[in-house]
Amino acid sequence: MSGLRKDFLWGGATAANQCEGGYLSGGKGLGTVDVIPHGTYRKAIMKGEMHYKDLPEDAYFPSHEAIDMYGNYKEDIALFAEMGFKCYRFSFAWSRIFPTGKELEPNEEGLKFYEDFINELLKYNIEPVVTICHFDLPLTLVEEYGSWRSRKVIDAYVRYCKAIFERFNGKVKYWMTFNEINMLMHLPFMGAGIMFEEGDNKLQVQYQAAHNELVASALATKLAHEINPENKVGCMLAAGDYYPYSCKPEDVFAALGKDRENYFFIDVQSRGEYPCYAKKFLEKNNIQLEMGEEDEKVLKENTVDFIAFSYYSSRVVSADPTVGEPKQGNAFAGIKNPHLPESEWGWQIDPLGLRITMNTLYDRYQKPLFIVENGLGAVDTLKEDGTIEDDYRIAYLEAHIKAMIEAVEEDGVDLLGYTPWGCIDLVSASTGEMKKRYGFIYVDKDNAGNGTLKRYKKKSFNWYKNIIANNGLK
Ligand code: BGP
Repeated sequence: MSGLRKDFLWGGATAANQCEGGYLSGGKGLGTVDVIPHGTYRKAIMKGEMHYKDLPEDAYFPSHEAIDMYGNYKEDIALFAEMGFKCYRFSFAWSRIFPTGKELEPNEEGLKFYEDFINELLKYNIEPVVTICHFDLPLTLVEEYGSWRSRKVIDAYVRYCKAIFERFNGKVKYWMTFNEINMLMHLPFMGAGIMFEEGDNKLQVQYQAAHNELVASALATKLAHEINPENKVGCMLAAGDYYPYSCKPEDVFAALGKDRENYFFIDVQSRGEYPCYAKKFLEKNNIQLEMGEEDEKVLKENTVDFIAFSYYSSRVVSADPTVGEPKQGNAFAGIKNPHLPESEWGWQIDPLGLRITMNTLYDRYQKPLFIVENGLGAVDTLKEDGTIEDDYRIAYLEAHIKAMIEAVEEDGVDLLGYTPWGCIDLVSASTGEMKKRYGFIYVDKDNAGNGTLKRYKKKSFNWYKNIIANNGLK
């Protein structure tokens, strides 16, 4: 038995656009992710540097069918229950509930879908943990308002939150306002529906969008608490501390600066105000934020209850741009850490980095943490006999769980739960591929969209089941 809480929330995590499919079913409108293609143009679209209207006609959009959890959720939830999940983190597709985002009343069919979904989880005593917006907003809000550039999207978001908080009152307690809110700075269209126009001062656009999201997040937190004081609302950060490339003070200072680019978001969400370094940064870069009269008060009075984060790897930075080998891989540019191995997609593997990040976050905020994403994207082989031997995934997760438990037992970090990413194989966010798999459950589908969608248990399925049963490593 580990020193984790008795009610520790072991589970798994997914997001609507990466697994649901049914992209126009039940009255759903188009979401931003529905126009992000697989293949050549994906990066440019995700960065907001190319318009999706300029895509070739034969572009393939993986979110349209994904793994059809929309049609298969009962089977999938039964498998999660078989593993012993205590919770399941998933997101609502905003455009399923408000197809254009502009409606004053929600789409009943969309709400009903999630109600049935949540009831199915509750049937197995699985606690639903909901991300309100996971890289996905109604496309109409982009086309008509320029997405989070506009304060009108704050109103649309609050309307959406009111509808879901009221409908799922008493059934859903854990909410996260935005998935990886800092992704806005790296992949602005994927993260927040931001498309750049000619002449845009990019930083100005991004920080205004960030401000609007932060206000929306605080208003949602306020509403959630008013509707039910038992509600717990979290922020969600793509985390992973920056290491200085060397012990040169310049490198250490550069790492501090890079960390602040990310922590800025949750500093505001957790402490309720812009940190001094952010105010100076805005000033220096001549960024003028359009603020509402009440914004500062709203931010101050409505801070989050817990800090959720994803952790895949640490990052490295040097003050000298000519030093080190550039790192391939995820959205967070950086240089290669020569001391770490890496995945097939170039994501470096650093379990101790998880413990370090947990300590940084807990020292900084003293609020409970929730690890809502962690995992290894890898190529799996389905054998003739229907088995998948994913020992590499078990090794990755085991090392990270060990580090996580050490942070709790030896450092005293307060941790609510752990939901490894992509507990069932799904579409990769960065590449749009199916072959980059994270799951305990294999889904028969390939990058081009072919496959039976049949589900198979991997070796890691029973391994994780045991971890949950033991409340940690034996
Ligand atoms: C995070 C996202 C997820 C997820 C994960 C893995 O950034 O919140 O949506 O996809 O990364 O990334 P990828 O799918 O690119 O391997």
